[in-house]
Amino acid sequence: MSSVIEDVMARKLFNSRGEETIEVDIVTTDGFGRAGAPAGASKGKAEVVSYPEGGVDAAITKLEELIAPELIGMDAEEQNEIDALLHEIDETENFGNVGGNTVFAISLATAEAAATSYDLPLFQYLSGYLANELPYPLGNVLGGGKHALGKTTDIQEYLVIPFKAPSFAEAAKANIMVHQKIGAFLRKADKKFTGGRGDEGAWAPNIENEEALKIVVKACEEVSEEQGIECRACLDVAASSFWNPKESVYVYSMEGKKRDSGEQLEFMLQLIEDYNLAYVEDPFEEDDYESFAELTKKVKNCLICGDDLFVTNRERLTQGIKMGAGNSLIVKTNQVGTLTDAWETMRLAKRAGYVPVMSHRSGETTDTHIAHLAVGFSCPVIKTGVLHGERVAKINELIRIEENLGNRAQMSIL
Ligand code: 2PG
Ligand code: MG
Repeated sequence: MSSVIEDVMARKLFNSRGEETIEVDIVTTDGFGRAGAPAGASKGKAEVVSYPEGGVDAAITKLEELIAPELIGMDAEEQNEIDALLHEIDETENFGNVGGNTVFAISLATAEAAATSYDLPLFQYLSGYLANELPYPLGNVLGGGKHALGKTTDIQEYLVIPFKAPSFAEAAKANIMVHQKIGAFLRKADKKFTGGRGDEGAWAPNIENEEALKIVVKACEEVSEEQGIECRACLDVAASSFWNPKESVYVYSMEGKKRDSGEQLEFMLQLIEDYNLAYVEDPFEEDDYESFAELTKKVKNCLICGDDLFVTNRERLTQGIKMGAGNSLIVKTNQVGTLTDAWETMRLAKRAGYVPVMSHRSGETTDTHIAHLAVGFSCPVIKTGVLHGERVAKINELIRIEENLGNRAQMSIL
């Protein structure tokens, strides 16, 4: 069996929002890997650049002219060397030359090509035979912000996590039940509700922020009761997207209210306590490490997660660890470019006791790699939406992985 790279190809496709994206194929002597890149709408400032000037077409030309000739003849197993070479060819700090999504697709397709060269599923290639833990699915059930059109919640995502679910399949089912109940509650609460949904399949109602949370919590309680598990509500505030830096306030347009940093801290604490939240992502704007640290100190039994804050970046996470900002981080490989970069950030997070959450993006393809990365890298949580084909693709792949593991499969410990 040989994992020597014989061919590298790229094409332009579309993501779930209809935006152009890049997909890469890597052919080895005995294997094949394919990966398409996702895209963010509420991106962090410190993320790598997605595409060079000229977009996906320019990225494909760069791949064909600069990258493919160097990769052909290398061994796909040499993930470190290949990812280091991508940095070398690009020559910038933020992949501004060849594009972060270009290197993302190459890096993931390389890992998959190496795995299939040895007839292994990707998660097993990454982790060896001992990996057996399934992540809890953190599912987006209601929201707005930059993921929906028109007047909807300022808070980007209201999510559910089904603790104590006996299996991944049961956990996925519980999240779907919560989503369905919320739909029914919304129809009752607003006769004009059209059933509109945002980019990730979450309901996008015209409703105030705390009102929405009450509905989500009610649905969680009912499903917990019916299923004998513990569904808890969670938030991705994505606070940078409604932070006004000139006035130094968070602008809650649904309530016509502004909150300064101190008031935002109080508001977050109140929501966590009143609604027993299990997880809050990006409660403050992306450079406010101090408020993250304050909130983390004050809460018990709640994950405070950095997404735009850390952007899967080692230096930003190091700063956060020093200050005690957060106790969890979102892992989105295309925020940082290569698989090796994402892996190193995750390793640093784990050493510092931060919980890594493997995550999709709001613009997705039907790729299932993040399902494998979550199991292969032992992430206790995966954030990947509840409905819509491109979200369910990841959920279904985890159900297959659970089946593949047989009696060895168990839910992660969190
Ligand atoms: C987020 C993500 C995914 P985006 O903010 O966590 O839900 O959104 O991909 O738009 O950055
Ligand atoms: Mg986020």
